[in-house]
Formats: sequence, C-alpha cells, structure tokens
Amino acid sequence: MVVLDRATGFTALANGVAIADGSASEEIIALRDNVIRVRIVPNGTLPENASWAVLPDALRSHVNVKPESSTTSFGFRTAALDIEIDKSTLQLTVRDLSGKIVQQDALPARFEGTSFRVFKSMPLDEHYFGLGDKTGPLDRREEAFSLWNTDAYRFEESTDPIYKSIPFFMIYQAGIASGIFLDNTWRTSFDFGKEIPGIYSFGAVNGPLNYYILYGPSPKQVVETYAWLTGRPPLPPMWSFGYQQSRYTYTPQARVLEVAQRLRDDHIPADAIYLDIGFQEKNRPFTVDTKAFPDFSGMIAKLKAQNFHVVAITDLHIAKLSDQNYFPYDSGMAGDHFVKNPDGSVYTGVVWPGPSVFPDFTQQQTRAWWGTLYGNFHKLGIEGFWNDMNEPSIFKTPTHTMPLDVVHRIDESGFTQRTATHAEIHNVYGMENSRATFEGLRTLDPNLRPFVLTRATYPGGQRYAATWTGDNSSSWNHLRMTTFMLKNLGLSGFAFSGADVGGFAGTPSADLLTKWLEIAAFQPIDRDHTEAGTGDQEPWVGGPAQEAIRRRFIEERYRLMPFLYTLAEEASRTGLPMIRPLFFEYPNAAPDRHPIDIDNPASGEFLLGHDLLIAPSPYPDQTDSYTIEFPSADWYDYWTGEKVRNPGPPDPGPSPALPASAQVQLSIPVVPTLANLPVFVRAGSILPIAPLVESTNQIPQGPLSLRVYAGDDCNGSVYQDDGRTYAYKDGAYLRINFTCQIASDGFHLRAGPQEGTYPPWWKEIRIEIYGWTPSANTASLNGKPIQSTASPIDHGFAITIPARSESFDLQLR
Ligand code: MIG
Repeated sequence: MVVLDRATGFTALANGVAIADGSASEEIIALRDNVIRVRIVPNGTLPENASWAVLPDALRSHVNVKPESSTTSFGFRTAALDIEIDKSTLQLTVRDLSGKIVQQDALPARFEGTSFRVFKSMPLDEHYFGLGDKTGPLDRREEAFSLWNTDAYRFEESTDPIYKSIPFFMIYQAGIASGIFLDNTWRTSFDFGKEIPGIYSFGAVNGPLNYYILYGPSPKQVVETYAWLTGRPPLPPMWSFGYQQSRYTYTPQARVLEVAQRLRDDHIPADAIYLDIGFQEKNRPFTVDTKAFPDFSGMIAKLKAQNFHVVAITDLHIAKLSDQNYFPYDSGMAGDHFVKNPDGSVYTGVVWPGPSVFPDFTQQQTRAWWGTLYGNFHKLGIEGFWNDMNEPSIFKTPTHTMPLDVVHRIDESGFTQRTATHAEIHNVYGMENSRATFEGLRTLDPNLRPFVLTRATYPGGQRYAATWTGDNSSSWNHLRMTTFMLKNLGLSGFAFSGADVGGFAGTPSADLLTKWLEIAAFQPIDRDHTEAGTGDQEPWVGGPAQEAIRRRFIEERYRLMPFLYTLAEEASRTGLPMIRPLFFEYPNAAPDRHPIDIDNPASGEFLLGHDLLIAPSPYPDQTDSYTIEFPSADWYDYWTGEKVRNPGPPDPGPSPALPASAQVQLSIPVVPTLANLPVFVRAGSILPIAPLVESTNQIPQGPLSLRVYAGDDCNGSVYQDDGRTYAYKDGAYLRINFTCQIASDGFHLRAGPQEGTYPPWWKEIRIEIYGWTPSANTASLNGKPIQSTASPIDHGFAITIPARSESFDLQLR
C-alpha cells in the first residue's frame, strides 16, 4: 500500500502546483477560478490527458494563480478559492476567500494495487446530493454507492449499482455548495460516512486518480459549472415534453393504431407513441416484424397524420446472423466494428435476438457506421429513438455484462489510439452508444433536433440523450422514490429525465396510476410505460372517473407547455435542471441554511423551475394529513390563484410536527385526496400559459395567458421557436421577458422587446393578476389610456390586450 503523506518536492506552476512524494507525483491546477483539478499518480508521471466527459475546451482551460507558502504548507489562491497543501501530511484544504473550509482531506490518499481512495472530512451539518439517479434518500449522507452500469430489472430502494454511473456529487453546508467530479470510467465507489464516521471517501478499482473540485457558492453555480465542464443538454424537440404513451410492446400494428385512436377519441392530449422490441423481426435491431406490422410505413404515416411522433427502440446488440442478409451484422463485420475477445475473435453474447455481437462505440468510425443504420427508419418518419440495454446487459452470464477483458479499440480525438479492456470502458459504453445515435441522426438530417432516450450513461451523456430511471415497479413506494431520483439526476447534469409512469414491473391500482399521472404531469419527461404481460396502463384504464382526473392533469401539462418549454430552453443554455430540490432555489429557507428538503426525509415536494412548487404527500397512498413546508413566505395556490395563508403554529394533530430546526416562514396542513395535487406558485411569478391543444403539433387558438402573481422580484419569460429544427440558432426564436411592479400609481406589467424573429402564435395577451385589486378600474398602455379594463376573475382580475413585438408598459389602477 502506498500512502501519499510527505512532500519531497514542490514546484509552483502558473496555474497551480506540482508536488513530488518519492516516486509519486501530484498536480493541482486551476481550470477556472472555481474549478480545481487534482491528479495523483503513485508511481511515475501523469497519464494521458483525455476524457470522455470533460469538454475539450474545458480540459485545456487554465487561469493564473497566486502562489502561497508558509513553513508548514504551500498552495495557491485564485479569485475564488484558497488551496493549501500541508507539507508534512499532503492534506489538501480548500477554503473560500473568507477562510471558510469548503473541502478538506481527512486522511492521505491511499493506493493499493491498482486501486486508490481519497478521504475528506465530513462536518455534521454537511449534505450530499447527485450521483445521478441512485436510489435511497435524497441526501446521500450515511449512504454508500458503487458505480457500475447495471441492468437492474425491478430495482428496489436498496438496489445498487443501477443503470448509470455519474461520479459527480454536490456538497452542501449551511448555504455553501461545492462539488466533486471523479472522472474515472472504471468501477468507482462513494461512501458518505457509512464506513468511517466523519469521513466521506471515493475511489476506483483502477485508472487515474483524477478529480475536479467545483465551487459555487450557490448550488446553481455548482450545476452551471458542472455543465461548463461536461456540457449542457441540447434542446430536444417540443413534442418530447408532451404526454408519451408506451408499453412493452404495442403489437400488432392494429393495436398501436387503436391506442393512438383512443387517445384522440378520449381527448387525452398526447404526442408520442413507442414501439418496443416486439415490433422487430425476432428482436433483431433495425428490422420490422412484417407479419405483425404488415404496413409499417403506412402505420407511421397514419400516426403522423394524427399528430403522433413515433419513438422506436434500437438496442445495440446486433444479431449474429451471417449470410442472412442482415445488414447491421454484415456491414458491421465488413467494417470491423464489433468488440473482440483477447484472442482477436469477435465477442459474442446472448441477448434478446439470441447470439449477438456488440459495436465498439469507442471508435469514431464505428459510431459513424452505427448512425447510418437509422437511415431507413428516419426516411419513414420515425422521429425518436430509444437506446436500451446499453449497460450493456447480457443474458446467461453471472455478471450480466461482458467479460472484463473484452477488447475495445479506442479511436477518438484527444485519446492515444490504443486498446482498452471492457473494465475501463464499461461505464462509458452506454453513453457512447447514445452519442452514436444522436450524432448519426444529426448527420441524417442536420436541421432536425433528435430525441434520443438512453438507459445507461456517464457524465457528458446529457449532451446526447434524455434518460429514464429504468425498470421501476408499480408501487406507491416507487412513485415516492421517483421524485428523489429525478431531483438528483437534475443536480447531476440531466435536465431531461423521467420514470416509467405507472411503474414498469407489475400493474398499478387505478388510484396509483392516477396519482402517478398527476405528479408526472409536472416532471420533465412524462412517459407511461409498462412491462410485457402486465395489465393495461393507459389513462382510461380503471373507468371514466379515474380517466377524467388523469385527463385533467395531462391537459394542465399542455396548458403549461410554454412554461415547460421555456424551462427546457433555459436548461439547454445553462445546464440548470427543470425539476429542482427546494434548497437549490432557496438555500436560505431556514435560519441555519440547512436544505429544507430533508426536514421530512420522505418529503415529496419539488420545484419545477424557479416558480412552481409541487407538494404531493410524502406517502402518497396515505390519507393522513401532512404538512407542506414552503421555502419562502409568499405563495399562491396554482389551481385557485388564492394567496396561501399561514395558519399559525401547526396543530400537533395526526401528522408529526416539524422539527424545531425547520422554522420555515410558511407551512400549511393538507388533507390529501385522490383528485387533487397541491401545486403552488411563488409570489412574484409570471407564468406563460397556452390554450389547450391535443398535440404540440397543433397551434394553440387564442391568447397567450400571463398569470401574474403579485410579489417581490416579479418576473417571468416566454420562449418559443418552431419546436423541431435548429433555426432558433439562427435567430428564429422568440423570447419576451416580463416584470411586474405594484407602485403608488398602480400595477405595472412591463414587457421587454420581443427577441428573435420567430412569430408568436398569439394575437392577444390575456393578463391575469392575482394578489392585487384595482381601485379606479382604468388601464393605460405606454402611458396612453385604453378602452379595455380589468374584469374580475376568481381571486384576481384579467385584461386582454393585443400582442405587440415592441416593449410595453401596461398600467392598471
Ligand atoms: O430486458 O425492451 O428498461 O423499458 O420495455 C428488458 C423491453 C428490455 C428493458 C427496458 C424496458 C423495456 C424492455 N427492456
């Protein structure tokens, strides 16, 4: 065992420090003022500077630092951080410029064989988030995880590892946030005080000790910085935010059309319908079972005419079928695209099609070849593609994946051309599969935004695909877990995510499906999906009363589409998630600045963007009343427009009283019912709302509504574009920023000038104002009196004015 604990040499660099410890070397450099990279090798020199995750520009960035040393330490200072290394222990301490410790080594880094481990102190009031959609509580404190992409069919709350490996976590203490990204593709592990109390640690079985320290201080800045390092998710087509209907498998063709028709007949808004593996000939990727789908292209055309977008599964395992005119196999063999055994033969594993071979997605030429396989489906008009099983999942082996010694042949810019074992590549294999799909679709039609859904991924995977949480179950507990998983995925760079609505394994009760559809209506991807052999799970199952509730929530999602899409565009620009924990927006919600999401560890509350608070019961099957904690003082009921009033100290009734530490400014007791989901809007929000449509293909008829909730910091915006192409990058988009103010001369809604050239679908804007009452009932626009006046609506007033592309100031008295 090698323990690095004594400096024998030290060199100040323009951007950091280099340290020697016998034959070991360590480099700590600043990429930006708030991004520090740490690399240590126990023997010899630093390895190749390449990454599957970090963007090339970020990898090459550097800032100059100010060297600092004392008799006991050396280090440097950036414009945001102070880095100190103890000369006798090599312990690293990261402080902010006020001297507050952000991170501190608790023990020297340890090397044993090929593995390493890093240890950091774990203050009592520090909390940890991220690591993708790992199961368990929202806060990772006192939990331990292994990262190894795994097909975790029917995973449970304690299952680990699962599908994705995202070795990035956020560290949050009393309002101050930082992050650690361990960029190591081998099997890694993270322990937050479970093994050694008071110490959190991370390590890998092999590969480089190479991690990045990201500093906020706000949680938002940490996520934005992580997106700077590993990339932002591209804006998906608008239809992917519509309601998506799936099952394993809608077949035959008539059944697909029947489900689509029923959605339209029942007026349940919907945008996507999925084709799972059963649509293929004997489960062979890129084929169609023409017996079950006698007119496949006619079916796609018909669905398109009904404003559905088809998403087809295309698993990565290619059936091993020589001389059978199976193009993916023949062309893949001809191009030498499949991974090999150490003896040079092509590796074969059994999956859905039987014996199969596996593309080597670490080769750019293999990814390009993979992309061409989509040509036919693309020509038929299939718009979305689903990359499943890409951990990769392999049957009939004890490890459920490839042998660790299978050989990949890395051919990728930034990397030395070399072979790598599957042990090194496993955790990035699924991401490179989704990348090949995304880039292939971009090549087939450079102007169309692809929608790719992947199951396995790694940091950087957000650049290529949205993701879902895999094979969950139809249980109330899984509905509850979904919120934690999606919140943590969002903090881990994946803004576009969803869970199988209604649950994959098993059949949900009618009430469970209803509640799930209610909550999912406010989550980024809203896809109902279930396993083969389970009961039907479409919105009408369980009778008209249940269907009516479900329809109402799906309709609400469509009314909110301008808001959702505006958030999606923000995510693509900034990396910020759509679904957010409360502390993310409100780090100061409690006086001690702890994350209030964990006051009730089962809390189901989440934010959609900055302004919407969704507050299902922590145990959504129970009828007991529960307490909703608000992260700030002023909120409105989304459904009624009524201001939320503090009922005073919570009655100590059936639900346990909140801990005294909570001390939030506003909390209310709620009695849950099946048909209702508490949703609130921050005072000071301006929400863009559209008239109802049944597909995002339809142009909404009527005015754009702006729901204005009077309060401080009053603002909102609306973003629009054609929803499907890249024309927005050339200016064909529309953005309007709004603010509101209540002053002595009345209420003002101010709109900035319309940015971009995309024409709005609305001719009028209807402004609904909550929390303000006119006294004179006069209105003026840009200082000139106008005819229309505000008329009363429930808990507010509304006025409609013509749309205009110039900025305006609407004043009501
Ligand atoms: O071994 O394609 O997670 O969503 O329906 C199961 C069939 C393979 C697993 C996916 C699930 C999908 C199913 N797949």
